[in-house]
Amino acid sequence: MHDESGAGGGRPLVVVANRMPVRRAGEGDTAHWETSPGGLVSAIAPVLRERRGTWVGWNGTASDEVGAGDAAADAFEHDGMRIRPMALTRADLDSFYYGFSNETLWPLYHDAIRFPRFHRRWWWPFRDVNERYARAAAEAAGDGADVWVHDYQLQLAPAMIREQSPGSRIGFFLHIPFPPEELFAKMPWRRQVLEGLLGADVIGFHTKLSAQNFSRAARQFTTARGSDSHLEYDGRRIACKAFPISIDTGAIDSIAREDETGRRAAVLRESLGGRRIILGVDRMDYTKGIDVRLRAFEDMLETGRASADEVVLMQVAVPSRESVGDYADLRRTVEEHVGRINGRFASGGNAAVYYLYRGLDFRDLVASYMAADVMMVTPFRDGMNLVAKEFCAARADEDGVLVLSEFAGAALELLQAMLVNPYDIDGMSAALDRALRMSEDERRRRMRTLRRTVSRHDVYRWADSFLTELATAPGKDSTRHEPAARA
Ligand code: GDG
Repeated sequence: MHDESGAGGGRPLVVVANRMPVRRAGEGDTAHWETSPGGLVSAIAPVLRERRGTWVGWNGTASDEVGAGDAAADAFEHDGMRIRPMALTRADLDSFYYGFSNETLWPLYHDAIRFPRFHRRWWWPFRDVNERYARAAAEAAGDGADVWVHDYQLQLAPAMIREQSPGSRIGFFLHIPFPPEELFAKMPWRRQVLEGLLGADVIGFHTKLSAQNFSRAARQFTTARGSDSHLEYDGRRIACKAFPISIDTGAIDSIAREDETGRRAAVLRESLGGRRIILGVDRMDYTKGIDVRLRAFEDMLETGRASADEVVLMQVAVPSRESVGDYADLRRTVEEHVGRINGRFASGGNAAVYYLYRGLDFRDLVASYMAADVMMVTPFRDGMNLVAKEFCAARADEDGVLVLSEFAGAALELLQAMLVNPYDIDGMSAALDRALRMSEDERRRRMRTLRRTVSRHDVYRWADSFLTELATAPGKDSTRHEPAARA
């Protein structure tokens, strides 16, 4: 578990992320804050408590007041954490969040599988909102703190925080891939984004490839010099490194071992007619490859290698960014496809695809991981993909086959999964076929190793290694005492 002694040496910690780690629950008199679920919050919350830290993040509701962003609500304490809410107006959200973050950066950073839109009218509000987060972070940092900024929405914040709080050490972690230089180069504001990130002392990515992509773009478009893992910029030495994120493996393993979860898994299997279950769980996002997964399954049905009497594909699609056109289009395409498959292949009251367009409660999610024979995780591009890791953590029975896209960051660690190329439908349906036929012996052998991997590298270890790196970052003037670029 987390060792708080090494990372930070007692300096305050400030975490800056798009959202705060709590959400509103209940109504009227019973309204209250509750800690948001998820591994990231579970891993960071204990460190924040220990280090008198503050978490700066959006409060989750669109405020209609123009300019409300700065008159942010007061900071408050929740569950031992200090929270500094950021208020964003509807206009801020439309341009900063839906626009620049999710219609420019998200597609560009995911192989441009949808056309990234470059609009000046989104860029300026993006800058402005980053500036407001940075101001709030600098205030929270006081004379100097370790400040940890998260994700693509806040890439300009590190340099802005450095300017306002020069005594702070600044870390940045990108949760999505950093694209190759030839894609990144298309962005009109490429230099500004790189200079924003270069405000950090430690820049973390899921993979070495992303770190290398970033470092090369920085050397190409800014005055930074150095190697794939270290840069010199503005008299500072900056580390660019892979810190592959993980999950709260122990917590998921415990939930999986509880009777209630086992009972729900049995009920699910029963309600799907005792058929073999292929499972997909994703945000409804065009990067996740839900459409190609349906095609691979359809191919198996068409060629008679599977029948709806014996196999069902259960697809959980969690609603996401519904106001963005590409997401609404994807939902329509997926739902039409599910309809076509069920129209053609349903048999004796059994639908071939059991489709849910909603999130499940976490215990039900773990129960569905446990009920599945095969888990299909087939993104075209994914920073890491936690679903693949959670599936392994939930399989205390050491059974179940993971079919995993080679383009998910997780594929670099989950080597005993069946790796597939999501652009190759034949290859995917062949892998699915093989997964359904795999012997119990082979399934167990693979799953045991997968489980070892996710229990050794959990999210606590991830947070600890990032914060330890940040705590030992050389910072300002470090390049004067070092030989120039080290390869
Ligand atoms: C981004 C990057 C990177 C899913 N369905 C339900 C549910 N979930 C939870 C899972 C998991 C999380 O959502 C999804 O995480 P992923 O990693 O799979 O994907 P993104 O949302 O795209 O995350 C990704 C990640 O950041 C972390 O750095 O791995 O590459 O794109 O934790 O449990 N939770 C509940 N019900 C559901 O139906 N309760």
